[in-house]
Amino acid sequence: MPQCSTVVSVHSIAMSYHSPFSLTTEGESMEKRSWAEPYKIKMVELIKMTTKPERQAAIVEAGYNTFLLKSEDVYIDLLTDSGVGAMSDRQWAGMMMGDEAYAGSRNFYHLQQTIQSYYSYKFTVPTHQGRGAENILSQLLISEGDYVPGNMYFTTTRLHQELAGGTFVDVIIDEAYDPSSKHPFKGNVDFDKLDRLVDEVGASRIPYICIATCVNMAGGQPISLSNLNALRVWCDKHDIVIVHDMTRVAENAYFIQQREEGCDSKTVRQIVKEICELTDVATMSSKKDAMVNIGGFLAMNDAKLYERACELVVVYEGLHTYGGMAGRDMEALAIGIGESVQDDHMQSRVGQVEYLWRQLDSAGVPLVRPCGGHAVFLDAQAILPHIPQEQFPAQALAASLYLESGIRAMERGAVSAGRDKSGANHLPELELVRLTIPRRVYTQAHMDVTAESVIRVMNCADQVKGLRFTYEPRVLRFFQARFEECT
Ligand code: PM9
Repeated sequence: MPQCSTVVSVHSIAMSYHSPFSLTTEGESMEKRSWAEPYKIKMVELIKMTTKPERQAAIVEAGYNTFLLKSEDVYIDLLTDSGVGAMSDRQWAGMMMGDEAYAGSRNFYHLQQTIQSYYSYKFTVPTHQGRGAENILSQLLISEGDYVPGNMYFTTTRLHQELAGGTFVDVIIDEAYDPSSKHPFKGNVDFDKLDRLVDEVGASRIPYICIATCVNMAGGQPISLSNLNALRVWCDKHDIVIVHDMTRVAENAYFIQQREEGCDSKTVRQIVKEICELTDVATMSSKKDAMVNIGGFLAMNDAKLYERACELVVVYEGLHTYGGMAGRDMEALAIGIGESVQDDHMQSRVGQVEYLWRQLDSAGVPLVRPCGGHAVFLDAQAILPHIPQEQFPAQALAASLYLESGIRAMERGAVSAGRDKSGANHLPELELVRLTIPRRVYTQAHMDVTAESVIRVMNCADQVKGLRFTYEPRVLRFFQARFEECT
């Protein structure tokens, strides 16, 4: 029987907002959900449940890789929060206002002015998505032999740095590698690691440091404002640029509001701007925070860098006033940016993730803690201790969850980490499965079903088998790799 998922068109409900609970790092204060989503549903998309034999056939055909499943074979899709959010009625109305002129679209100027106003960056170069911005930036700033520190790697970001001749160096605090650590800001930078890097290679070999807000691979964990302020001072001292991967900046700002001393009276919008003002350049995948199906941008304050970015964007994306985007998509993005920094939106967004996290935590499922902003991360190594990391426990767990329930999740462990320059497998300390929550799409009932399904899989974890490659792509292998079960 078909079931409904809320791929919603929303009316924002105007209300004076007072948070009914305070989100702690463990969420203990949220005894029940005493809040409701700040929108109502105007349109739905039907989804269907499959049988277990159908799912068995589908996952084998997909080579045990959830990226290779057909979407119509998926019941609840928690693969990613990228490009899968529900746009509002205002965003859809904006789509009708697309100015599809080749050059100088009015939607570009609206977008640029919105980015200046909400994020503070003076110049905007639209790109088709985040990696388009990473490509241009890496080519502009990195030379062969450079080192690029960052608060944990991200797959596409690191690849572009390496393709440009750089070497990524992880400078995140050690707590980020410990799923059980309750540190409220696991995205923070460790200054001892940065100092050591400067001692070893010299500041002149470090063109920039790349700082992600709400660090994806660490479990959606935020960086604090005080850490970022200290980083600004450190970078000024060494004359090093700060590049901000601002893909999930609003979620990070919400955590700062909830967790950082002295920040509870600031709005998410104010904190977002404060974060951006501490940085020099930004790459953005707008498909996350800003709730559009496609789009991204590179933004900066330096007029010279902007000029050079404009020269490159025409090679890889399109003219500098549309990059890789249609006019209508730039309009929906400009509107989405405004919606993404509303306090009531962020409380409902992170509150839904936390609702799922709490259900799993109280059932004893090993999770990354504290709860992250965009997803709940299962500790696959702890759930499947009988599978060595070389047999990809997180990949196997994601495949089993699909088989059991039709729920699609994403591996974030050794498969995603890929190989180093010598060809050896990276074996990351975090071997995780990500249950990623799309924005404004699913209901509380979908979260309940998800929790029940994960608990069922955990209860028969000893039956899950490890996997080995039958096909391994050379780069970003997690997208298209194929596997079979180890016997
Ligand atoms: N993130 C995600 O599902 C989509 C592709 S990778 C599986 O988490 C950060 C922090 C991201 C990100 C994409 C990109 C690239 C850059 N930085 O996918 O190219 O989370 O728009 O952005 C994905 P694009």
